[in-house]
Amino acid sequence: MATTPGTLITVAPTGAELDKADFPQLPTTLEELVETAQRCEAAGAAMIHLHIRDGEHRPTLDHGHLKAAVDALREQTSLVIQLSTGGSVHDPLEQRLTVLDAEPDSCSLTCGTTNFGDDVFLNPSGFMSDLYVQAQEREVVPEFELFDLGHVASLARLIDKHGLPFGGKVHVDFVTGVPGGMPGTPAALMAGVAMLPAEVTSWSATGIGRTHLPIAAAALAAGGHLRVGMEDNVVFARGIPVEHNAQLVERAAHLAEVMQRPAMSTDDARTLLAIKPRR
Ligand code: KMH
Ligand code: ZN
Repeated sequence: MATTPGTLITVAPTGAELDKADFPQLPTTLEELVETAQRCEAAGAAMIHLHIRDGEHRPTLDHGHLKAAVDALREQTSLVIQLSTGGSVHDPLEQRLTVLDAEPDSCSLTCGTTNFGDDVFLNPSGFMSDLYVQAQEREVVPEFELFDLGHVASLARLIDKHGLPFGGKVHVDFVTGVPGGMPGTPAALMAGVAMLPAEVTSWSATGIGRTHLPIAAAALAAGGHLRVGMEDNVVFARGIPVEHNAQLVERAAHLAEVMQRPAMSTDDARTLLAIKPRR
């Protein structure tokens, strides 16, 4: 895997799990998402991982909502736009495939079923293959989400079966610290990195909750990229809630700077991930 001088910072601002009533600062409306994206881009983010909410702030995979968000962010930021195909644990598999209709630059593709707290996040192999092939056909670059070490092996099987994704790059993101998945520890992360298939060209990591910061530091030290955001962590420091996603991006960019791998530009992120020009 080639080493990159800069750090790709992805912001995951919303997710599908948090309730707006409990976290009024969670960006859920289109206006809030655009404002968040702009501030996060200015703070050093180059990609946004998006979950969309409806008028009641509930997670939705409705095409109109997704397309409106993709269009608005494409017009008002230069971020790489990644739509979640994971949705919420309640979304049907068929509907999760329709996310590609909104023509994002990138889509998430989780490499296996995982326990997700008290729920199950379903990703059977037929679904993963369908999504993989449809993303190839639509020229959307997948980001492979790895919640567990078994997901690394499943990724290798997907590549063997279907060839390389659109663009020829393979970018993965370790989502650590989900109750039911791999723990958010540097040791678990390094075990996953050691197992990555040779086709992988870049990797990033995030840690849920209190694992957010140690995983970011471990990823930076090991040559990885970073994902931060309220989808993964709403506590900035002990007793201090995150008030805006940009705080997490600013801290990640500062860490990356100190490690002499400063936040990369959106253009460099497009090159790193081999994103199709759509603007
Ligand atoms: N909301 C989780 C069940 C993804 O975005 O692809 C799944 C998730 C992964 O967040
Ligand atoms: Zn997500």
